[in-house]
Formats: sequence, structure tokens, C-alpha cells
Amino acid sequence: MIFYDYWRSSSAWRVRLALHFKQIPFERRPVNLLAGAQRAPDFVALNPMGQVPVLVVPAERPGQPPQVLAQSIAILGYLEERFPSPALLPGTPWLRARARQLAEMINAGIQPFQNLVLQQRLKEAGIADPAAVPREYNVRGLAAVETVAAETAGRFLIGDAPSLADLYLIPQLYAARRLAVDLAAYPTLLRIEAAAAALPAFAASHADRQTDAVAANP
Ligand SMILES: N[C@@H](CCC(=O)N[C@@H](CS)C(=O)NCC(=O)O)C(=O)O
Repeated sequence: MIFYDYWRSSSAWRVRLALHFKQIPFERRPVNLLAGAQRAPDFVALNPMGQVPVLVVPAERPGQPPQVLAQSIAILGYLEERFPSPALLPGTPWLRARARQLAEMINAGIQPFQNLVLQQRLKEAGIADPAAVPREYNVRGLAAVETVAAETAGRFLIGDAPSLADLYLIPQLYAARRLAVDLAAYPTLLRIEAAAAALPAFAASHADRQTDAVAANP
């Protein structure tokens, strides 16, 4: 599989995590979002949204084209069906729904409001603090995740094993820190982040450990 990634993209990090967690071999191709590589014609041909993550899966039968997938929810659902073990979805319908709920709270309720393009547009519009709106969505959204998690959390968001929900949470906490969100208000989430850091898949997929990571990037 070929994985189009960017070290600091929270959306791509979710997929990177799943690939490591399920120990699926992949070739990583960094797309430099700051340099605008997501708008290059070759990349837009793969994903007309001009966004990472993108996963290219070899053709199932000879002569067929490779299968291209974008959107982390779709990619993670595909990986879970094709590589069910270790599972990313818990054992009961309600817990599976709860894992998806937590994932969507971040995927739909927080991340779109911190997207690079949005922040660039806010800056161009002369907004004094372009990080204020993204920060507000992080504060509100993470508070809701902390509250909802109280019902199911063990070592991770749903019980004691990592799930889909944690794949959304860990990159989101990293993004929130960059926006200067005070994470002390979310003790459950911080405890889960510490538990995750001890697992090899979470360590290997961390943004700062990717080959394209740049320490001093804005
Ligand atoms: N809903 C999408 C979001 C993808 C997304 O927003 N990707 C961002 C990086 S986190 C991106 O590629 N932005 C580049 C741009 O918009 O120019 C997913 O979950 O995959």
C-alpha cells in the first residue's frame, strides 16, 4: 500500500496509527502541505479534495487499477474490514457506536475548524489572532470528549484497549497544544495520552518521529 501523509496532519496521523497498530506494511509518501504539494495536479488526480490522507491499495486482480481512498473515516473502516485483528472497534454494538461518536466529535466537530486553509484565510482577512477560532473549537470539543469519555474510559477512551476513538484523540491533543489550549482541563484525555505513548504503534506514528518532520516549522 502507498500512504500519502504529512507529518503534522492530524487526519493523516489517524491512518498512520492504524497502519502501525495493525502492522500493515506500507510505503509512506510525504506531501508537503506548507509548500502546497496537495494542490499539484498528480495529487489532485488522486484526491480531488487536495488533502491527506490518501491510501492507494494494490489492485485485487491483475489488470485492474489500484484502489484509491481518501477521508480517514473511510480508510479506517476499510482497514478494519480487511485486517480485522487487532480490532479498532470494540465488542458490542453500543460500544462500537460510542467509539464512532467520539471519533466524529473530533473528525467533524473540531478538526475542520483548525484546517490549514481556514487559518490561512483568517490571517488574510486580517483577523488579529487567527488561532482564536480553531482554539475555541478545540476547547469546546475536547471538553465534550472528556465528558462523554467518562462513561466508557478505562486505560483508553473505550475500556482498556485502543480503539478508533483513540486514533482520533491522540493527534487532536497534539494539534490542541500547538494552538496553546490548556489541556490540564482534560485529565482523562491526558491520562489516555500517556497510556498510548507507551505502546509501540503510537510511538512509531508520532508526528515528530516522521522523516519529513521539521522542528522549527511554524
Ligand atoms: N475529513 C478529512 C480531513 C482531511 C484534512 O483536512 N486534511 C488536511 C490536513 S489535516 C489537509 O490535507 N489540508 C490541506 C489543505 O486543505 O490544503 C479526513 O478525515 O481525512
